[in-house]
Amino acid sequence: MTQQFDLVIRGGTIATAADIFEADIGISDGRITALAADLPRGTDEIDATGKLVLPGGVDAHCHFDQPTSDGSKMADDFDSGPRSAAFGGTTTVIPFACQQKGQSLRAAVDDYHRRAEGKSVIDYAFHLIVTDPTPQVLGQELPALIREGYTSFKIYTTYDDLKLNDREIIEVLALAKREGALTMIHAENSDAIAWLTEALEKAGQTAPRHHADARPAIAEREATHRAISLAEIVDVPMLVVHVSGGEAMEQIAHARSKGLKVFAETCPQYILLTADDLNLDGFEGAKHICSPPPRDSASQRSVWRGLANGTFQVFSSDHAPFRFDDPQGKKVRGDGASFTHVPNGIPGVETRLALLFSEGVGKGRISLNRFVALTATNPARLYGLYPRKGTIAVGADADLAIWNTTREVTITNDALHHNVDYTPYEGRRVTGWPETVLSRGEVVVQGGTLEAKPGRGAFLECGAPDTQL
Ligand code: DUC
Ligand code: ZN
Ligand code: ZN
Repeated sequence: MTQQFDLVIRGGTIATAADIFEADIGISDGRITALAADLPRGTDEIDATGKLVLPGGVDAHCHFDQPTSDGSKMADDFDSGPRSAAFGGTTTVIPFACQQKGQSLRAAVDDYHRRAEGKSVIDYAFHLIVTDPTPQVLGQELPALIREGYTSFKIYTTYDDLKLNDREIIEVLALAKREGALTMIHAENSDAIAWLTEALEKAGQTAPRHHADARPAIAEREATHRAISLAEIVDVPMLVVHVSGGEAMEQIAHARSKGLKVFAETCPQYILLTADDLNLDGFEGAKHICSPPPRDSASQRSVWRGLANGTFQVFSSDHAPFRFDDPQGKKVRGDGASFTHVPNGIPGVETRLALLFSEGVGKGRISLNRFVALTATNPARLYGLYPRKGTIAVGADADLAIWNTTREVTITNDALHHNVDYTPYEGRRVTGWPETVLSRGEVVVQGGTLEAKPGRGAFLECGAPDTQL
């Protein structure tokens, strides 16, 4: 009997984290059901001759509609954020349900579901952010949530309203070990940052560029070292998020060389921006205030080495969207406010893939297979979504991005689909763009047009993290 497909993607070159091969892709009921040459005609057909077909991206670190505590408001919600992601070739996003101190974690998750309900055009899962590890949270709420499919959570070593002390970090890591969850850690030394910040403020050095002085690489290195040590004591895997350069990377590489299951993520801002980007005229530098801050060109080179040699397993956007010229955005405390009052974060969910493809694969710094691993397969594995997401294989969801690898694009904010009023990458030229994007076999984006309805995206329960990378 001939198999009937809903859709056949014909004639493309397919790349996964392991292979590059030519095949047609047969899709039925939203899943890939065949990979072979010369498949019979499907009900629908897409001609991918001369194109590259990649797994849709998995952006495992982005922030949408996350409540803030300083009067600011994130510019992207579950409508605009995932839509922007889809236009950039990403088909799964994992933002954060953040517990406020004093709040039940369950209430934070319920609230985040309400925010997401009926809006996302692509599939999404949640990480948790644990800020208040009370006996109730550690004893009941978190174990129950992990079993329900929230198998990863972030903790902080900095920010007064988010940070945990070392004892709390140990307790949380021990719980992750007992329950089989993956802990993500934001590693910067809070007291060192507070002391440096106070000195800068006393000296009147409050312009955006001093954000980078207040959060030096040493503060990141120290907290990375400490976090790794605590994970080693507990004997549990851990992932260090948004690593900015060589100082922290050395700690991670050393741990990995000893066989510790320490994983690491980096982001576009650490290969493409430097602290000089915080030193623009007037308040413009505030556009690039994020934490950890971008460093220098030597750090960029280190990060590229880490992307190529496996120190990093994950490349995420850390899309944290605040409008620049907006009293709910970067100017929440006014134009020219001290860097201490500028919301931290930069946008990048739509540009993540094209930037790494162009600068990395296009310029020979990383292989195409590693690109797929960093941007789709590894995050899907680490966060328990593989093999449903993150690869092209029979049985996987047909989440695909069809790339025109020779198309030249000049990035401009006008052409992006987020709700932020700037991009840090304005005017940057890239070669290669994902032109057709499918989620579970449905065309979501084609030729610059949204073809699917917001709200079609499904919430994904995550399985056990796969830490055998
Ligand atoms: N940490 C993040 O993960 N995102 C934005 C800012 C921050 O400090
Ligand atoms: Zn962080
Ligand atoms: Zn973040």
